[in-house]
Amino acid sequence: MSDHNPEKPGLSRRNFLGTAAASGAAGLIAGSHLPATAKDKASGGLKAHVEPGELDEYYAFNSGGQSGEVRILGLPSMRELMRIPVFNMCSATGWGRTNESRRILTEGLQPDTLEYVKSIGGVFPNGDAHHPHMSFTDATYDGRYIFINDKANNRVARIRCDVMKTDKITEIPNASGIHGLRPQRYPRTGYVFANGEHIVPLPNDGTVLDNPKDNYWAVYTALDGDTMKVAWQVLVDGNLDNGDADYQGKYSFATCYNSEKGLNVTDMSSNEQDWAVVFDIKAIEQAVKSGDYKEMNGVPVVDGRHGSKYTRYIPVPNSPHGCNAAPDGIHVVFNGKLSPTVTVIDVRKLDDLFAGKIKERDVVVAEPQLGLGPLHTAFDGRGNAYTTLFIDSQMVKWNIDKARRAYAGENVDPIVQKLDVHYQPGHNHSTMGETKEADGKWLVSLNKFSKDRFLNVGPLKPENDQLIDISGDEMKLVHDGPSFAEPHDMLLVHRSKVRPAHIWKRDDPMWADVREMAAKDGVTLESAANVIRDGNKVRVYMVAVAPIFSVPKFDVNQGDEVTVIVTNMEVIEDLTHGFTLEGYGLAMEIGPQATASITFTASRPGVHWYYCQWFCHALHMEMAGQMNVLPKKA
Ligand code: K7E
Ligand code: CUA
Repeated sequence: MSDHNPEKPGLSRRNFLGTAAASGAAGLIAGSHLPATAKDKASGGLKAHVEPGELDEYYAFNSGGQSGEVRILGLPSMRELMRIPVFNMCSATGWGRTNESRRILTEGLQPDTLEYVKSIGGVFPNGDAHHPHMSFTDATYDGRYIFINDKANNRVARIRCDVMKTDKITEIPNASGIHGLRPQRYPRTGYVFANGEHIVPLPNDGTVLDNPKDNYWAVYTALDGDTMKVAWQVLVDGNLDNGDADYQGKYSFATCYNSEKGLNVTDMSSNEQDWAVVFDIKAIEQAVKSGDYKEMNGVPVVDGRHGSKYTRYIPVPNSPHGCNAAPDGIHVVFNGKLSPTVTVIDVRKLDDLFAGKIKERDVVVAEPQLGLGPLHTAFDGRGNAYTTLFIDSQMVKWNIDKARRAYAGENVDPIVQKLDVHYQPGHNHSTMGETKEADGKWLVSLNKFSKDRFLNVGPLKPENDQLIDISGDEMKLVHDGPSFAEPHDMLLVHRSKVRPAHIWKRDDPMWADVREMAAKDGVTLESAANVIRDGNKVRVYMVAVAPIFSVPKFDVNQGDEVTVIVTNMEVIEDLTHGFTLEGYGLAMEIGPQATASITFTASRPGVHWYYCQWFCHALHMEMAGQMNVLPKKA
């Protein structure tokens, strides 16, 4: 890949003219009369290196795939800044173990699922997070929330961007394998659209296990992003893979690769053509209002199968995957996967399609052949699209207008450039590229394989997220970024859109339950040093201020149910404390001005030290205390 090494022009210049003449002679060698800055601009040449102490221009929010979390990176440095536990359990922060996180992980579950998770420790320990997307206002990011799907356990989570913590998780009923996820762009989010990928019997209670064609269904979900409650669902033919929404707030889209309703790979990929479903949002809302639905598990389910007035099925070759609306507000791209093509529709034709004035394929305005395995497409806001080619291991840059003209019969080649990536890219994402403020500066190729690109770390290899400068006429590969399983997708948000808090606010709803409990116990969280006994329940309230816990020691009886509530009263940024209870498998993070709590049974007698596991002070090691568990009398 030396062709795309940003160092190479400089090196060859030196080889040619010697080091001394290098910078002054650059214009001569290129045969260019443009001033150096303009030339740099025309050929790309953004600076990817971020000096120590400098801040990145963009936040990147990466999905964590089967690790179940979300990661925050800085771009262009590609430095990992933080991890946000979502569907996973986290040793450092206690996510999945604290009372606050367990409330969030369970309160949105369906009753039968809640019953099930009780048998496996109270929460799902895993998730498969693919598609992080930020809430929109007026078709651009508004910095409120990030939403992400869990394909493994059919959930959608919401992350608060003020504190960068998950605050709501909703299990989607009547659906299996929540995969494609997109928030409504306009006028605001609004809805979060979520696709059920796998077809399942409806109802999926064991009563109809045979005949998938008649009994198995996929369901499309609109979640209310403000309440995180399901607003409505639509029953569709085939299945649902990826999705997107338009820029007008009228239509949303989903690709289907299993129009066959097959249950195995041969059957699922047998049709030459599958389709993309278009949903008429206003018509569906009207159907819900007027009662044209069936209620299933407490949710209105509208019938959107073939012949329905709420949907249209646009034939697309062959097992399409990604679904991407362009920042021009006009074009939506369905990526062919098994077909070397992408199918482009013009959303301005959809009113006529729904009115019956034109046919499904009449909304298709381009179908360029790009290469093998097109999976996802990103945009630069200058009329170009960038599609990942999984099988060819390439990024292809193509021009939407030229693709339209070629489709109309003109003899033009829409392909601008193909760039090798390493290797087998899935998603890609460009800076602000799914908003009306797409700025066409950076593109990241999220490659599924790294093979030989990094030091060998054994049979399990990292993925490779490659940074590409797209600011000029040519794509330039500038950085290889190894990543652990498995960022499917990332969001690239300009830093001006996100304004996280530096410390928590004391009235945060995260610990509202604890505040209520403390009030009943007559305890003030902010100055607490209390051990409250209530039958065999013990509540230990303490404050953490470096290097001291306000309760240095407490006694309980073996078998007591103990709740430890810690409030961090630091007012200084970055002064996080922790509470780790030795020998009990318990740890939690308490950020500055936060309260966190954890409940357990004191089943092991003896002295058990608790200590702060977040380095906070020169006497951090001494920030500790003892829980004495008095043994049961025989
Ligand atoms: Cu292509 Cu789940 Cu977005 Cu992965 S999906 S790549
Ligand atoms: Cu508090 Cu370390």
